[in-house]
Amino acid sequence: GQSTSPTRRGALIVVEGLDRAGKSSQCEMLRDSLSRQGHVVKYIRFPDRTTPIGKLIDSYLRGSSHQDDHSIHLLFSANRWEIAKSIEEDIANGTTVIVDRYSYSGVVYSAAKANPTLSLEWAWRPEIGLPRPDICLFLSISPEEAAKRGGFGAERYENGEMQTRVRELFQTIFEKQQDVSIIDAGKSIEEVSQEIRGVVADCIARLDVAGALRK
Ligand code: T5A
Ligand code: NA
Repeated sequence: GQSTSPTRRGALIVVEGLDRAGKSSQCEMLRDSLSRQGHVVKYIRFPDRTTPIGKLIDSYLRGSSHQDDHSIHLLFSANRWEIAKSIEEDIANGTTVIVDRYSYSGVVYSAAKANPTLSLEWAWRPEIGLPRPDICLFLSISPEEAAKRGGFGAERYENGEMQTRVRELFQTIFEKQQDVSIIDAGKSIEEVSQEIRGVVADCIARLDVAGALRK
């Protein structure tokens, strides 16, 4: 279709949300749906645990290593920067990139630690200049609905206290942020997927109207 014409750039679609909101499930369904429509699509997720920086993050999340709050924050950010250029190239070449967690998770989880020298403002700084999403889908789920999807795992941050602060901070930043669609992720997988497909179709249509050309 028209959207895959080489003169059109791809869209950068970010999916954010609380733990067990269904981000990865929805990203996969969106990728398949866009592919069926003829788009060239890539699905990536952060943290990317496969790179050397990603391995440090993985070990930290599993509790196998300790990191200063600021250090791990900068590693999460560096993990995005090391892939930033390839995201930009993909988009410029007409590939639509779906990203599972991005800068928003980055700032929210770090700021939720309530470290006095790690404010939201501090946390945003290293994110400035990363490829800017065309749309962010925030999958919102109540603690009650999330609890129905099984207990917390063993990873760092998977505890009630941290999750409560994360939920509050996501709310705080998304109230002020434009280009964010808040999706009720407590519905069935198919209902959520349908809503996401609609929002993404609108976003891609807007890009086409704007004549978003290859950079
Ligand atoms: N982090 C991350 C930072 O601190 N800084 C950063 O910069 C970044 C990028 C790892 C941790 O790192 C932190 C945040 C995290 O604490 P992760 O690897 O993305 O991040 O976390 P995951 O554990 O993979 O992801 P989640 O637990 O948040 O799960 P998802 O992807 O939201 O949910 P999903 O799709 O895996 O589904 C969970 C379960 O629910 C079911 C699924 O089948 C599955 O069993 N489900 C539904 N059930 C009913 N109705 C629906 N609508 C459902 N949708 C899914
Ligand atoms: Na996930």
